[in-house]
Amino acid sequence: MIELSSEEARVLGCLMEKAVTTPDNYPLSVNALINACNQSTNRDPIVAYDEATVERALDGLREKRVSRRVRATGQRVVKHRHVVDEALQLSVPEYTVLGVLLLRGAQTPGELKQRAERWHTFRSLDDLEETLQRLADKDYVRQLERRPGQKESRWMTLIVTGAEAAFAAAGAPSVAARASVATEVDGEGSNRDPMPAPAVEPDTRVERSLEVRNPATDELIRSVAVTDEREVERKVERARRAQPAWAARSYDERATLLRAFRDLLEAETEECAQITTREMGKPIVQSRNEVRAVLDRVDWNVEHVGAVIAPRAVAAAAPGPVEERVTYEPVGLVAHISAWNYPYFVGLGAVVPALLTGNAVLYKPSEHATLTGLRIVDIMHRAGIPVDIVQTIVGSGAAGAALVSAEIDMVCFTGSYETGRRVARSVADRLVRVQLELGGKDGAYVCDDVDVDSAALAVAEGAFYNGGQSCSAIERVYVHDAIFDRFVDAFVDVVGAYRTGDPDDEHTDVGPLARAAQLDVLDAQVGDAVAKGARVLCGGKRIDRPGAWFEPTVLVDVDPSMSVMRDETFGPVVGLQRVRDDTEARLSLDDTEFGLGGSVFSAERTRAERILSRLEVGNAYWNRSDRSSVTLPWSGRRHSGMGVSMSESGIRAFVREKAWHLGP
Ligand code: TXE
Repeated sequence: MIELSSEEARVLGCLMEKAVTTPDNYPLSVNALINACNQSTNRDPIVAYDEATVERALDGLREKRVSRRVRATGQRVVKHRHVVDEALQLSVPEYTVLGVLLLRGAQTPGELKQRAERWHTFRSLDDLEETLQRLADKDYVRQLERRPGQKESRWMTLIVTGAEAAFAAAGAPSVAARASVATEVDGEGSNRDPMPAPAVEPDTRVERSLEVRNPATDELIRSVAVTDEREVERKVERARRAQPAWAARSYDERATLLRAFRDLLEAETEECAQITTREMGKPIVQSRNEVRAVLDRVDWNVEHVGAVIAPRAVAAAAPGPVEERVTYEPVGLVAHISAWNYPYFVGLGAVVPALLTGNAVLYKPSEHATLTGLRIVDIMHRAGIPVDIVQTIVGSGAAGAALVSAEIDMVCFTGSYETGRRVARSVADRLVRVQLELGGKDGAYVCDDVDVDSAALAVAEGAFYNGGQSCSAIERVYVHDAIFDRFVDAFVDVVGAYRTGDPDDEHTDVGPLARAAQLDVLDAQVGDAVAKGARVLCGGKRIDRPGAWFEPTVLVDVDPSMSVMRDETFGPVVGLQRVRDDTEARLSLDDTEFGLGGSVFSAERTRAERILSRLEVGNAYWNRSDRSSVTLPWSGRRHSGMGVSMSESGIRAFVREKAWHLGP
């Protein structure tokens, strides 16, 4: 049970605030805490604590297991961090409301929403009031009687001793100021105390905060505190404790919560699309399309996972006394390291089936889609999925590396070939299950029997949708000699008409690149191609404006020696190569280290199937490209990865079979 003195409340509130608003200067020394406590802004009441008061409060917070001491290697100064989100199992919105209440006393929802801005963006007053209600259900806050002449009634926290007196003074029945420290594991009822913390923990923070910038303008949207190695370990411990109870729930219970998540996501489609467009530059219409399409994928999972993992009897090969059965058990803790280009498809493509099959998930969104990932998990918590069952790990490579080296049972990675190999190597010794969805260099062959204009439109769509930032984008185009010139003219007309610009504009076709570093890759690929004899028919260079912009670019006279025809481009640049016949086309399509997808555009299905059936790819496309479907297995070969996601095969990736041999 936590009951804090007013000094402990102030110190804890400061630790919670600084962890979120100034992560670069966190954890805090005693001196920094004294200044934070005595601030004249964002504090009510204003106090003048001395060192002894703050030290005494810190002792109390440690006894109550809501703060810890840390020391960076080689440093003398001991600093202080809180662990209140773990101790009270708080979601981000709950953490925010409690922190602001600790710092400024009783407030109305309107005041809380405005003052919480730097901590967390509440979608609406209703959203904030739902959070208050969840906190009230846990006895962490209480609503006060409305004061005469006041429109809104105020809320106050109950984890501060003396709250009753203040509460009674406000004319409401007194209540026990109680807040249960969550040593109760969700649903299990066991009261195992977490391991006692060492007196002073190592402070392993490498990257302290992540700057989220808008790639269209390079403006800072906000900085987010990074999850450091110690926090990763603690989140993994929390997940480990909570996962058995989650797996023990019936499938219907888990499915009901995921359905609730899906309905909330649908209700918040526009806000979610806006978040993604702002932080990774996807044109707003494409962001909306992705959110809407992912709802169907969640529905399909909710409807099908139960049947796929239901226990089943097996007809023995030979008649005999032994009854044979198969059951399916979750792997346990799934670490999902995600990519940014389709944050809902990629993120939910792993997290949803992992949760439905009874796993706990530690989800690290890409550093280029952090706010999207945080919103997804926030919605999951608001839908009732326990906070310890799906947790976000914020950060880039270091956070990802900390996660894969933690005690997890499976890594579900989506990203580049290089990083995927590193991840696989880092877990290989522990035989941790790995699923890798890696890069691509998909080729398309345009046969001489197509309608040139519609083929040009379809191929351009496959190459430039999402700015070409798709693992299964068309990145190499082979065109039959007989129509090459006509196709090139039609293709350049389509690409030349693309509107490149503000991703918030509904007429924009091509937005900025999500990663500024990719500009160097595109410059190098175009430069290398031109140096080797390629011609630029349109685009070919950066656009001089704030943010990360590159002109939609079409190259001809390309050949396999050029980087643009071999290495992943992942941007709005594509080369068109002339081929004599289907055989040369097929050999060219297969002349790659990748193996994600391949397209053939032809009026004749059998002609396309003949070529596609001989390609080393996981996805075969006739007259289309760059498409995934939740009912079809998504897989890559060679440098495009290993393992399968989506379809029933993808569901089974998250469970382990148990064979039953039941003899009389
Ligand atoms: O990849 P990165 P990006 C591929 C796409 C392209 C890449 C683009 O083809 O190659 O993804 O995404 C984390 N240990 N796909 O640039 O840099 C990092 O923080 C652990 C294929 O983001 O490899 C991020 O979260 N993690 C896919 C993630 O790895 C580490 C669909 C990927 O980062 C780490 C979409 C480390 N050492 C994109 N270093 C498909 N095939 O479906 C970084 N990370």
